[in-house]
Amino acid sequence: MNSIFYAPKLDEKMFKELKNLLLSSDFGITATEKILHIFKKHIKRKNLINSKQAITYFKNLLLNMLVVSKDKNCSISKTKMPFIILIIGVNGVGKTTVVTKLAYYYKTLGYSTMVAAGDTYRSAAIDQLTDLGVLHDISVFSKPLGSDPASVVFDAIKESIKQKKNILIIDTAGRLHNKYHLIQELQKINRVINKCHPTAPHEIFLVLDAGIGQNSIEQARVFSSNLPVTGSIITKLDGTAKGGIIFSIANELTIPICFVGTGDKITDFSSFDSTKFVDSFFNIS
Ligand SMILES: Nc1nc2c(ncn2[C@@H]2O[C@H](COP(=O)(O)OP(=O)(O)O)[C@@H](O)[C@H]2O)c(=O)[nH]1
Ligand SMILES: [Mg+2]
Repeated sequence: MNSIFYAPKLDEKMFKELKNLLLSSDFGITATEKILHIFKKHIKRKNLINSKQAITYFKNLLLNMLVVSKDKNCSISKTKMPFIILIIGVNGVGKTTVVTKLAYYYKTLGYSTMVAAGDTYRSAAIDQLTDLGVLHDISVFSKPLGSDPASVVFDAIKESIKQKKNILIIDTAGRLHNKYHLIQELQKINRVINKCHPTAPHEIFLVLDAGIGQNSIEQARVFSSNLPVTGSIITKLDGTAKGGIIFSIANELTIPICFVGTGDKITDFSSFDSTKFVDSFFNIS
């Protein structure tokens, strides 16, 4: 993106290039037009003629779009243990992978962690978590394939309390007969958690796949209008040089971005840092 700002003039040609770049980077039409509108207004007001003068403003404009994520505290509250995190999202976005990565992430921070295999529809999801437990010494709570997910969650909470775990991370299924059933089941799980522990779930993280671009926005709308989603985790950012979806999500929804997944390895995961993200965006684009 830097190269655009090397253009000698802030003229229509430069704006057109910028617009194309934002659109091809998955910012989506709404966020792109909003950004260009604010940017042009600023240039006019300040009478800027040199594009280099505008780059700092442009960076801040992008950063301001991520202010909800910047302000969100994604850390664990020590007064709310076991700190219960519910992971939701559609099939294939990377939920089970996120559960393993989050558990490992918190373990390296010194927390005792348990994960619950709430996706009882797919044996692969249960196996994936069981392998994690063996490899990284993390407790995994599971019941046989086909068990009622709400009962898995109920028993997992009891067990995490009994074992005095700091954190319980709950995996869920993403594919049911239809969206209505999926949402209903997640709402039931949410109620069960809340009955067991009045302040929980302490986080409901919605997992979104960066690779599917604007479809993520629609998914986020459906989930967040039916469940009290507290944050999002954007996966597969390694598979796309397009990170603009992050701005699109930030522009359309008030869900903070808490973590990002950047690959298949358990360590390909980090908390979301909006300043670093905007900087990297300027370096790669
Ligand atoms: N490249 C890449 N692949 C990922 C990432 N997160 C998950 N995956 C892959 O996406 C696929 C689906 O992941 P899974 O966790 O099973 O999704 P779920 O159906 O939502 O539980 C698997 O092949 C994962 O290895 C990521 O950050 N980067
Ligand atoms: Mg899964």
